[in-house]
Amino acid sequence: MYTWMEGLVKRFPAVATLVKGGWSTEGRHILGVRIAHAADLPVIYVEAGIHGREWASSSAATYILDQLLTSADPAVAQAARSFEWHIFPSVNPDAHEYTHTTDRLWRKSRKPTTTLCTGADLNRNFPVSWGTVGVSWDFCSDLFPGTRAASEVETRTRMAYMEDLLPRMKAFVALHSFGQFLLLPWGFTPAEPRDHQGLVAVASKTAEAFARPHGTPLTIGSIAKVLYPASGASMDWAHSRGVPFTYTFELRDRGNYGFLLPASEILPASEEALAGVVGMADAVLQRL
Ligand code: 0X9
Ligand code: ZN
Repeated sequence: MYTWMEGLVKRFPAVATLVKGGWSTEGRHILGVRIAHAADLPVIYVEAGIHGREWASSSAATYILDQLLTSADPAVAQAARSFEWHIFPSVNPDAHEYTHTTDRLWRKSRKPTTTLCTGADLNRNFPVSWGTVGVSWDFCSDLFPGTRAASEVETRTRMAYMEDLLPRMKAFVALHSFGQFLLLPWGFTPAEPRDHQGLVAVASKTAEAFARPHGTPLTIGSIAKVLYPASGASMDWAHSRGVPFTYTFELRDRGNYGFLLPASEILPASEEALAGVVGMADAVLQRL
């Protein structure tokens, strides 16, 4: 994936740059591509693969990257030109590797703990109501949030990267699988954020666009309400730091194949993810 990204930026040197959005416990870069057609554009940050086993999210992120640089579709080209994109297909690269070599269903980071169990759930590790709900203090649980807020180097280095972009960051997108949800803040409380109406309005446009290529429906709602309470998520952190439009996509499917999405569904799942993100970007643009 990283080799492909290196090739991609070489093909589009005027607008695409390889960026280092952080690093991992095992010393891998969290590599991304920045797309900028002009200076000082509003920023959209896209992350995928925070949970190692959610391969469909990483595929979708690479597809989005590719299409933002190559598509002749005017809606895609317009989205590409209107924002500065920072796209990270694998924000938990140690787990990405581990799911390819050792355990296909690994979710957490790969940092050793004081027990025999490894890793923390990076989507429970951000300093936003950290450790309050939807976590487990069992080191072996998939929902172990780490020993403290931002205990994982992936979290700390990504926060530092995002910090500089926050003043210009208008949207934050977390790609996950699976379930076909479009989740809004918050995860740690059922209370609605201040701009709930605006978030829902953009979410409706996003879901509408997402359904256009293949008719795949998304259920819209706050994580706490439609899924389950969850604290310390990256999206909630971004929203708590003032990013107005923050969304978590749970891509295909609804549980038939789950994380083990068949290869034949990679492209359609990516096409609808692109359509959704482009629809979201357009709706955000109209509200800036
Ligand atoms: O539990 C999660 O982290 C996400 N679901 S998943 O099945 N992909 O693990 C839900 C995202 C929760 N997001 C927020 N709490 N903001
Ligand atoms: Zn996930």
